[in-house]
Amino acid sequence: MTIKLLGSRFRPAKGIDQGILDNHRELVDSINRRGILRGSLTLGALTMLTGCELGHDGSIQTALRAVSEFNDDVQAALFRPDHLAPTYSVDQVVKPPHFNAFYDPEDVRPVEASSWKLELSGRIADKTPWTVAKMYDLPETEIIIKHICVEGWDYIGQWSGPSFKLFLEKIGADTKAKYIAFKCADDYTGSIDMATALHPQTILATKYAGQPIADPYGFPLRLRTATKLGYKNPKWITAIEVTNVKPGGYWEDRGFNWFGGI
Ligand SMILES: Nc1nc2c(c(=O)[nH]1)N[C@H]1C(S)=C(S)[C@@H](COP(=O)(O)O)O[C@H]1N2
Ligand SMILES: [Mo]
Repeated sequence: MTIKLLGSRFRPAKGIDQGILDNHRELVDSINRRGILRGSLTLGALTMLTGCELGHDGSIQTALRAVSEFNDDVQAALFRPDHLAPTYSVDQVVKPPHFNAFYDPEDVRPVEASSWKLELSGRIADKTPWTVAKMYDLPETEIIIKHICVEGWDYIGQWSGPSFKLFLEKIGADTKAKYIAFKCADDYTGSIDMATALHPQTILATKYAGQPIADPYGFPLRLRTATKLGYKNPKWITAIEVTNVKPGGYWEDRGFNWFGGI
């Protein structure tokens, strides 16, 4: 069940009839030609990006058209800072979390708590690096949210840790700056816009289902935001920069949409 989009896979999410996509082949092809959708994008992701409930004839067309018109500035302008993404109940939480990275789980290089430091740079008043203990001292916010990866899977996870807004305030970050860039222990990089960083459902997660995040899932610190797709959530974060110069990221540099969210 795949449709070629710019040479990448376009896999319908579970429960979506391939026929619906086939019926809109012309539209999919026209979006393809215009080079707007790069990388693989699922209908689950489209649902998230556009807020349309897909699966009915017609809604797919609306959703694809909406995405085709998107660019980062438009998406940023449409972003509603107080609009909350759906949350779920504790009994829906998947344990352990689903693992994904640009390499296999066997190749994860665990981070040592004792040597880990969070480096801070850019438009930040107090750039003193943070330790794990200091991170765990901050009050926690919990979110039970759906993680959607563009490869075509999703899972509901229960994440807790300091709200990113609280953390940015603590370090004296310039919250009028435009972007936040992340570096990770595995050389993954990522970036988000400031509005997303300040969103109430964006946290620096230290725990999953009430326990410290285990190695394959990003110990000791990962970003979890309810308004972005999986690749916009860096794991094993080691450095945070606040900047007005638009940063890239591992997947963004390979053609994935920079905004990557709702
Ligand atoms: N450091 C790091 N962060 C990363 C990745 C990665 O390869 N390295 N992969 C991203 C992608 S594409 C996804 S879907 C999620 C996977 O998170 P999970 O292991 O909780 O499923 O992590 C994101 N963050
Ligand atoms: Mo992903």
